[in-house]
Amino acid sequence: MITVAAQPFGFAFEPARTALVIIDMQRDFVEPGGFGESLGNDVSRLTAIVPACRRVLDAWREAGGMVVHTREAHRGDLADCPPAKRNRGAPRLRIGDVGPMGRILVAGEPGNQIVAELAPQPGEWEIDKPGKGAFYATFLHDKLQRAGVTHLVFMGVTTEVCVQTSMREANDRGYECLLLEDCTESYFPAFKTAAIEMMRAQGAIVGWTATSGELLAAMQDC
Ligand code: C5J
Repeated sequence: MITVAAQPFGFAFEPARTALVIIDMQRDFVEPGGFGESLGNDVSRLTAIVPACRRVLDAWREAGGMVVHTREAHRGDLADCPPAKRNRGAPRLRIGDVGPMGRILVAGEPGNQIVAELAPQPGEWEIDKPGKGAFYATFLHDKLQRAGVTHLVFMGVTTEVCVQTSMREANDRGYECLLLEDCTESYFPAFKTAAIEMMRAQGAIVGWTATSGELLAAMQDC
């Protein structure tokens, strides 16, 4: 058992029953020259977390832990993209349109790939999810149940959208969840702060938070 000095109190997990879940670290959201930047977002905020995510991923792999990568991705025919999602707001580019790195949020396109530093390795799970949450319209819950997973450690982007939604979905399904504060980011700093505070409020109502350093220290000590 490993116990992390987390907030609001220690997060204890059994490594064999815990998966590292990396949410949507895809080029279009994270890299300069992608879809996120074309919408006027400062993607350097997101790019900056890649080294910390890599340190955790390396340590997790070294320890033989289970790794899950998600991508926000739709089918080429957009049959899994409800009009409400595609038409919301007035973006210059919509899901399925051709953006700077291929079709926006379409599986297989260059911008839909995980950034090279965090690229999935053989044996790691890759989940294409049509929603914000990693459990909506995917087999993730079934796969985790079959693998006996009870605890999840989250990293990825964006904190208040796909990370928070996935963590809330996981919490409702009975998983104990830890979010790594310096391994998640938002285009909007205030949203990141608020999301972290609301998740760990009221005695970890959605889950725990800790820094990557706190997780890595706990893993070294065990
Ligand atoms: C994610 C989004 N991954 N913000 N998507 O957070 O639309």
